[in-house]
Amino acid sequence: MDSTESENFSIIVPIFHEAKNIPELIKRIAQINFGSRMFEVVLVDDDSRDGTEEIVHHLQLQYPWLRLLVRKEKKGLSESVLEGFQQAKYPVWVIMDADLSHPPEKIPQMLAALAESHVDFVVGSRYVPGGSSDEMWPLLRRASSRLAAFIARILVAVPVRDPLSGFLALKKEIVQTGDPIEPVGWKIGLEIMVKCRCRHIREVPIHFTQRARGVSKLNLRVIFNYFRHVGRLAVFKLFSVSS
Ligand SMILES: Nc1nc2c(ncn2[C@@H]2O[C@H](COP(=O)(O)OP(=O)(O)O)[C@@H](O)[C@H]2O)c(=O)[nH]1
Ligand SMILES: [Mg+2]
Repeated sequence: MDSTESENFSIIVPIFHEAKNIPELIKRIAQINFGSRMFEVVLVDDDSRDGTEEIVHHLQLQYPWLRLLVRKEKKGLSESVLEGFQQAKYPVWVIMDADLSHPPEKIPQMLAALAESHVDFVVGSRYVPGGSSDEMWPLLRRASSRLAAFIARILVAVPVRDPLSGFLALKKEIVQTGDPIEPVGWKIGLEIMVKCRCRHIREVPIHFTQRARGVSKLNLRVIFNYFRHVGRLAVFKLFSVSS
């Protein structure tokens, strides 16, 4: 692989009932200048049946780099990202949500950070200087997000301010050389940082926008699984310190 091929990237977007957000997301991505890098967008849908397929087929006439994977048996957000990993055709992966909470215009900066020597993982971060969240985000959600991030930093000891971000950039090789990825919840980024023993993690400030259309799929089960996940990762870390 030559140096330009190694910079090509796949943007993996897990989606569930996001038909209303997809056109704007894709149009915003299409307007970004990625230089000579080739890219694709891989939408991984858990069979939403909300018109997503028709909308994507229409957009594909204009954007040949847009792909849609529809999984007939819904298995969840992280599993959809793992499916995206399997199907991605480029060696650099960006993961982001579809609801426009994550600004795609930050992708070039995230890729530039990932290209710096030694950097093995990049997080689009709300909690570093320059980062922010919409004021509209309900206070309770903001406070619980901060608390969940704090718990992860203490228990799992990942050296990042926003360990729960779902806006990520990484190289395929880091996943291939790490321990198996087996997230029990939504936090695939946390799982990768721990299991792949990422040491040089960079955070790029982002403004996190409250979703304008559709509804969040966060529920009590997701929160419960989050605590199970953090517990498992804390145990993994404990036993892998000496390895
Ligand atoms: N494929 C798939 N995507 C999901 C699932 N649950 C959530 N998503 C997507 O994951 C992203 C984050 O979910 P969201 O509901 O916005 O969660 P929040 O940002 O924590 O409120 C969005 O792009 C969702 O469409 C799921 O079960 N399967
Ligand atoms: Mg969201």
